[in-house]
Amino acid sequence: IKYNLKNERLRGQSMDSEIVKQQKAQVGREAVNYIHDGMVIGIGSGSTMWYLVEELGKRVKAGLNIIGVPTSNFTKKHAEKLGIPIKDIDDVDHIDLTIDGADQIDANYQGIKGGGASHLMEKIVATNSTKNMWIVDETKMVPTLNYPVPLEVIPYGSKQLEKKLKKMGLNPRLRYKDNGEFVRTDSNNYIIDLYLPHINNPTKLAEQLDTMVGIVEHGLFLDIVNTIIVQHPDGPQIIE
Ligand code: ABF
Repeated sequence: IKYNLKNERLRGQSMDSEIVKQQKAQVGREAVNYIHDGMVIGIGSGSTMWYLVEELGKRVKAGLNIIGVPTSNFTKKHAEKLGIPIKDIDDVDHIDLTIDGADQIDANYQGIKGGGASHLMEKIVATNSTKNMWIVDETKMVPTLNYPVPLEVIPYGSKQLEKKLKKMGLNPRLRYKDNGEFVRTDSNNYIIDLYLPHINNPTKLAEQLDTMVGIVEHGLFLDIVNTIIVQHPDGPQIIE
């Protein structure tokens, strides 16, 4: 049966996780074809990117000559384990292309990232890249953003910050691990997520957040991406 995911999602039914997993694997493997000899590649984080790194490891073993700049400790370890040459962002001249996942992308190709608590390093790598590409399963494409917006915040004063955000009506919540401890990012900071029903003006929200003391970086990725590959059942859709 040709699984018509679009209608499925429009009817608000949840996507079959097996199908989403297949789409992540397909788009992850497909995106490796954009990586050519001699490139410096920003390597994103998350479950879709996991498939890309696995495939990239095979290509490097087969002789592909690239340098990877990681967006998280996890990605760094995964890439090094597979023999992908890794350099710190400050040890390369520039980054030609960064490929990364995303949590949600709206009709204006504005994105939310950081569901995996790595958006600070992802945004540092992305904003130092000549080109940015996001690779997603089709559940990520929405008309209006409504995914919880991650904020990387300094632990000192984070409860006061949470109270301020609450007063602004931004419905904040400090992110905890299952064992009740606060989630710590690779930079050892906390995450606060903003639960908003819909974000019609992400630019305005970003401007509000950019001025707040204690917020290191938010997960709104605005006017950053150049190419998006969306995996559908009948193949990848390339949005340039
Ligand atoms: C990463 O991709 C994170 O910013 C984000 O949490 C994650 C989501 O994508 P996936 O569904 O592939 O894990 O870049």
